[in-house]
Amino acid sequence: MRAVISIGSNMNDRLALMTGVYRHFYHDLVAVSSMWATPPWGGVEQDEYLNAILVVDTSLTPLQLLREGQALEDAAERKRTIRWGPRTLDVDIVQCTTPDGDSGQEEILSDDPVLTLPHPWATSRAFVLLPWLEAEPDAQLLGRTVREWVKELDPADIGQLRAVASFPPRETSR
Ligand code: A4P
Ligand code: MG
Repeated sequence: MRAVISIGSNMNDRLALMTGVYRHFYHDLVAVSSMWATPPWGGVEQDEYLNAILVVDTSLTPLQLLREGQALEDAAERKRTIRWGPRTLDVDIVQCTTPDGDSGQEEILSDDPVLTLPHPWATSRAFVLLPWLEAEPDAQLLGRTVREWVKELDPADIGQLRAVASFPPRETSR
C-alpha cells in the first residue's frame, strides 16, 4: 500500500526528531515535503510545531504502520498527557491507498477509533494539507484534490505556515 504520514514535533530537538523518522522510512519514501513551521492547532497553548509529510510505499498493513509510528513516538520519549498538547513526536497516518488496477489509487477507509482512515482532521488541518500539497501536488483525498481542500482553508491560517527546513537530500537514482 501507499501511505501518507504526517509527522510533527514541538519539544526538544525538533529537527533531529523529525529527521530520525525520515531516516527510518528512507528506503520506502516516494515523496517528501519540507519541514514547515506551524502554529499549534487545537486550542492548547504551546510552542510552535515543525510538521512534514512523508509518502511511503510499504508492505506493512495500515495497523502495522500505526504501531511502527507509535514505536517511533515511544523512542522519542513521547509522554501522552493532554489531547492535542505538546509532544516530542507525533506520527499520524493521514491516508492509506492501494492501486485500483487502473493506474490510480483507491483509499482504504476505516472508522475504527484505533486507526481511523483517512485521519479525521486531515481535511481541515493546514499543517497537514500544505506540506502534503508540496510533496504530492496531484494528491487526492476523499474524492477531491488536496489543492481543492487547501482552498477551503482560512487564508489567514495558511499565511501563518512556512517551509523552514529540508530533510537531507535523497539519492536521485531511486
Ligand atoms: N488513531 C486513530 N486514527 C489514527 C491515525 N489515522 N493516525 C488513534 C494515528 N493515530 C490514530 O493518538 C490517540 C489515538 O489515535 C491513538 O491511540 C491511535 O490509535 P495519540 O497520538 O495518542 O494522541 P494525540 O495525538 O494527542 O491525539 P490525536 O487526536 O491523535 O491528536 P493528533 O490528531 O495527533 O493531533 N498542531 C500543529 N501545528 N501541528 C501538529 O502536529 N498535532 C496535534 C495532535 C495537535 N496540534 C498540532 C499538531
Ligand atoms: Mg497522534
